[in-house]
Amino acid sequence: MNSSEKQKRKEAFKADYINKIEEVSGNCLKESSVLKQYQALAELVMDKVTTQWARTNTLYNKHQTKQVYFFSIEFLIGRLLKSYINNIDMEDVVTESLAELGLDYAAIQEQESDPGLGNGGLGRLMACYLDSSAAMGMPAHGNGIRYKYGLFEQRIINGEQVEVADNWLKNGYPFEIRKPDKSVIVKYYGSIHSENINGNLTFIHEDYEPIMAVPYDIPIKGYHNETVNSLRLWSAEPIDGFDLPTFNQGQFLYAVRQKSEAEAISQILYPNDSGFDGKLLRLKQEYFFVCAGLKRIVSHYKRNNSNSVDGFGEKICIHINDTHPAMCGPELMRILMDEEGLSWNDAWKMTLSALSFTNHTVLPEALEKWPIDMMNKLLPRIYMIVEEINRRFIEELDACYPNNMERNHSLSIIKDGQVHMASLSIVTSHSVNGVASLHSKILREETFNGFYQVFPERFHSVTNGVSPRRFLMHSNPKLKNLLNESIGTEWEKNLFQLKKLSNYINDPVFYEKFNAIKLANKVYLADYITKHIGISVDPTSIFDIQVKRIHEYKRQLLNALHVLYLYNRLKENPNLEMAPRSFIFAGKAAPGYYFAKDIIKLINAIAYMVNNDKAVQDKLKVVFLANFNVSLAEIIYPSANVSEQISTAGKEASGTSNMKFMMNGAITLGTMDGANIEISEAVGPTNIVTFGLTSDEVSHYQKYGGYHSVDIFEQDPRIQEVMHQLVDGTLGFGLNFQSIYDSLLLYNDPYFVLKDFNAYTDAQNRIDQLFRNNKTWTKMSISNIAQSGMFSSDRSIADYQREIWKIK
Ligand code: TH1
Repeated sequence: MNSSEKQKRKEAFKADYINKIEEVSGNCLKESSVLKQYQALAELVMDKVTTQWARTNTLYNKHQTKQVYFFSIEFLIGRLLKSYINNIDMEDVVTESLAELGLDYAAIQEQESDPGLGNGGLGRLMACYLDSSAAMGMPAHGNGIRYKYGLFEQRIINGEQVEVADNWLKNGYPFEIRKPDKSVIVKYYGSIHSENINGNLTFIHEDYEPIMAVPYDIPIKGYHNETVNSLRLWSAEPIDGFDLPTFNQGQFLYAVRQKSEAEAISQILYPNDSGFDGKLLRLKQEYFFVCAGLKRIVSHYKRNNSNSVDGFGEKICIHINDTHPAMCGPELMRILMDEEGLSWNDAWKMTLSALSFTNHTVLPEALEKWPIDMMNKLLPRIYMIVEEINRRFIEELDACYPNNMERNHSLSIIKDGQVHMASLSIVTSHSVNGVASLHSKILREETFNGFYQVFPERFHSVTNGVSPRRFLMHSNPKLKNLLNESIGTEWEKNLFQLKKLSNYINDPVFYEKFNAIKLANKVYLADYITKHIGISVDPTSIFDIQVKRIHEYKRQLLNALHVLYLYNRLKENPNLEMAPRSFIFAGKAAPGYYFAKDIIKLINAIAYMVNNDKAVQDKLKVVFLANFNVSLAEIIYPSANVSEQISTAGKEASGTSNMKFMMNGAITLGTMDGANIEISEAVGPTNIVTFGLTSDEVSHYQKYGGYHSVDIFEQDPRIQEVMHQLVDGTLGFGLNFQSIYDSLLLYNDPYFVLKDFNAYTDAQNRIDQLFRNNKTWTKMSISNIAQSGMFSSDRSIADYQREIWKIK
């Protein structure tokens, strides 16, 4: 765009914007509130996006392109305004026009609520995959739940987590379109009876409780292209006819109860990350978006295909994101048989060909198992079909492997009074994949080994990726500009092009520019920290950051114990030679996960002690930032020097913050776990610091024993010292972390924190030494960015497209 063209576009934008403000606020620009300025901008942007949306849909229908649908119980999309503006290539026009109008673009963006419709990596991955699909012009859409309340807002009060409801819809949401004409009825409870109609056995669902599923669509705009895909989120409502005021007294109360029971289904996101708690309402949620989504997909397909489901399995991919949507298998069977009149065999072929499944965790506590009674009562027809799927599966197994009764039983979808959702997902899908190469290997060799022996051809691996638009280009614009002026703009469309940075790997001029940007980003975060928690951190100190959900296996505890140890060393020797360090933490704990909440409390207690000790304040700061979410993440990654990825090996399926940090030039300090292994392979051993047990060692100890945390405790005075400090009042009057102490000693340290402590302190020492050589560190940092191409979600989507969905 040349400058006169840009000038024209700016003038046009300003005129439209001023009109829009008047329209939405009834005020002129000068008198308008920032909220109205935001709403007007959002509407203006939405107008542009929706025009292209309609065109994309027309094209898809016309060409009958193969469509992918991600079924996921979480979509953690983050704020959208800036992302739309950048993707429609209006970044400069909007930024400059708003400045010329005397408006504060940053403040306007702050008005947007951050939809917290996910807990962490799982939901954010879906958002990155939608972003990448659209960027690549690939027809892929999301299907999920429009929770009225997203993940709780976290506040830290007196050093502890306090949860506040997340009313993200309170000012309305400008990027969704409600489509009541596309509503669907979802049926719960009741009974099934069969009838012989014209010689066909037909199943009829009676006395069910109907719930209305109403879709809200959010456009997913591709980067600098014409594609606009859809994220469809379903909201639960009482069915039409429950018109409250028309009921008389008795019916009124009944109707009110009906209404709130219906609405309960999409009221709130379960705040457990990687955990299963078996609540009936969760099972209702799972069926809710599966049933509504599939019904719409089938009817849309028929509309484009002369009212027939022929070819459905070849033209439609239903991708099951972990086991929460596992009922896609039986529900699609139900629709194809009971509603479309297909035979079992035809419906089965279609279902298997349409479905694919990604597993995201091997933690046993996350594997979903629903009690038979619960499923049978709530979803009688679905349960019938699950039984029949299982009966046929076991029959086939017995035929193929007749002398293997025990193994065949272990693969049963239904056993010990429960329905095993992972088994159901594997049996009903043509593809099963893990999310990093180690994780996929564990699935094949351990978790799903029995299934791997029966269906080896179904198993795949696709390493996760993250959106370089959101986590580099939008969140680190200074780095983006430096990259553009150094290696050109091709990397924006193909992240592998970042390899060209190797030309600058020894260039002192580039180093200087690069370091200036890192410093500016650190100053920005430092200001945020001062503003929000009143602590000043030195922007030249090492920003050593661990941000993710709080979970024992992620081992924030290991990090915290090391901070305490380092503090002890500094107290002993105030002249200890070390680069000043700022340890920064953020992350939410599930409200019912008391141990995780104790870890938050511990970090805050250590922070309070350290930050108030004048003797160490030039060298050490500890910060816990409240309410980690996508928006805060976007400020944090660009400022990091060290990326803490220290999970117990074998437990973190992939991790994705490791990739976001890497793209912004942070050095990974990590265990050989999840995608850390692939990061290590990509950058080579000199550009990463790894430590600790391997996953084989961990699994050996878990299987055969041989680890006694007490032995480590007795041999290591540094550990004795920090352990005593947990319980002796050092961390504050009346503060006692007995639960943590007991887990580490009495319960034999199930996540190998003490076992890895020594290796971790050594690794931390290495970080210190490397950082103190600025040239070495800068080189490492640039090498990490240069090798981050394979961690773009564009690469992941290309892998899925080629290996799993088979789209040309
Ligand atoms: C996470 C995994 O823990 C993480 O390693 C991975 O990078 C991410 O998924 C994306 O693949 C998971 N989150 C959840 C959340 C729930 C249940 C299971 C998992 S696994 C609710």
